[in-house]
Parts: sequence; structure tokens; C-alpha cells
Amino acid sequence: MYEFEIRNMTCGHCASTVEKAIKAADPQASAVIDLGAKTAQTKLDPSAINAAIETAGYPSSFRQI
Ligand SMILES: [Cu+2]
Repeated sequence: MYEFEIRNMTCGHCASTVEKAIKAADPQASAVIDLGAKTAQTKLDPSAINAAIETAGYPSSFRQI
């Protein structure tokens, strides 16, 4: 599992934008988004997903958990 820290994800609209970016990067990814913690968790391909989140306008970093 990988956890992405997405500091500028502040509302439901942001969360849905981030979720769409994750799904577009990897249709197999199931994202668990926690708006309160500003994190998303996925199982697959963190580099591509991180790039997609950033392209959507949200600076992101990830770590293995
Ligand atoms: Cu927002």
C-alpha cells in the first residue's frame, strides 16, 4: 500500500478531482481518500499515480505503508 499526502485537497470537489486523476492513471487502482487527513491510499504504481495527482493540480508526495 502507498499513502499519498495531498496538502491542497481541502473539499469534496478536490477529493473527487484527485480520485478521477488516480483512476485515469490506473483503472485498476482503488483509492481510499481521507479528506480530513488529506491522504489517499492505493495499492499500485505510486509514481504514475503521484504524477497524475500533481498534473491535476495537487502537489503530492507518497510513502509506502
Ligand atoms: Cu476543493
